[in-house]
Amino acid sequence: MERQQRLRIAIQKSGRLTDHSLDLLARCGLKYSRGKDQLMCYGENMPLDVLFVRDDDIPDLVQEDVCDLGLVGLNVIEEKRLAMAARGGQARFEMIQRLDFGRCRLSIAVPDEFVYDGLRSLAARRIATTYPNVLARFLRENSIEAEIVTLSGAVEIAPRLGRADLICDLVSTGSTLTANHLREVATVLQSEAALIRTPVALPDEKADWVRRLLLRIDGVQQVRESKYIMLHAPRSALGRIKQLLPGSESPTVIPLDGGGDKVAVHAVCRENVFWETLESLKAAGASALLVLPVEKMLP
Ligand code: PRT
Ligand code: ZN
Repeated sequence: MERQQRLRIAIQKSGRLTDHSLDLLARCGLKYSRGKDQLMCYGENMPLDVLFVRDDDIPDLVQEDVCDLGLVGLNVIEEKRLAMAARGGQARFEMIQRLDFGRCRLSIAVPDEFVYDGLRSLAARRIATTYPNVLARFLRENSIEAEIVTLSGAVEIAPRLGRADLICDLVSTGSTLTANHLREVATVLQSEAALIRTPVALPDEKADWVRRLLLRIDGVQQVRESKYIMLHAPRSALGRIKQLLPGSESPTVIPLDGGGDKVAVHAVCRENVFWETLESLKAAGASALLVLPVEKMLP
């Protein structure tokens, strides 16, 4: 099939999003072969090819219609969108689905000795960041006048080098901040990975694959947290047991062969099932408890 008929998705070549992105595509059923340092790999069982690039290039590849889809952090998407708007343009990509990985936040952090007394303490300070447009919007919305120092990396050492008074950078565990004697004082943006698409209308067959992919992604995200739970219980305990099953819709209740008053209860729980829940279920009269992972789900 020529390129026109095959979908092309851009993902990060090597970084924090790479493994999760490949895992998501594999769980959506994509089989592919990837050679070492290969820029592109071809789907063997779906008309979907994967292009490996730097994450910062993904929005452009999608808006230039080189790729139909892209998988990238909301932080990159927002920065790109605002940068285009600042130049009087408009981003030509659409965010179509948030994904459940790559979670982090863009935060303001100050040196340990900095006396922070709310956002007004940022006034007239120099703030180092690789996200000047997202930061500028935050400062504007909070009516703060400060100087933005745009860096391309190593933001966390800018205060020590005297290049800035404080920083605005991505944080996940916070250990990088601690190691650099910085503390987080305000969140500018909550981020996670997301799927973007070209605004260009796709031919029917491609559009159909995008729809199928979205449904599968939805299914993958739902099963990640879901568990299938099976247990035995006396009918009289059913009310209490249904209340205890975390995030489940109406469970299936099956009479047990020769079990008298006892029934088997099967339910899909859309949350993780913890030991505490099992213990409560047991205390409510349940026995023979079994919790299984869910492999696939299609609502
Ligand atoms: O080479 P390329 O340009 O593709 O990669 P990159 O270096 O720009 O990106 P990469 O791989 O570091 O991150 C890719 C995406 O992962 C980001 O755009 C975010 O959407 C997401 N993400 C999630 C993170 C983090 N968590 C994260 N913690 N990106 C970066 N960090 C960095 C942060 O900048 C800081 O240096 O990790 C450090 C802080 O981590 P903690 O755990 O110490 O708080
Ligand atoms: Zn990058």
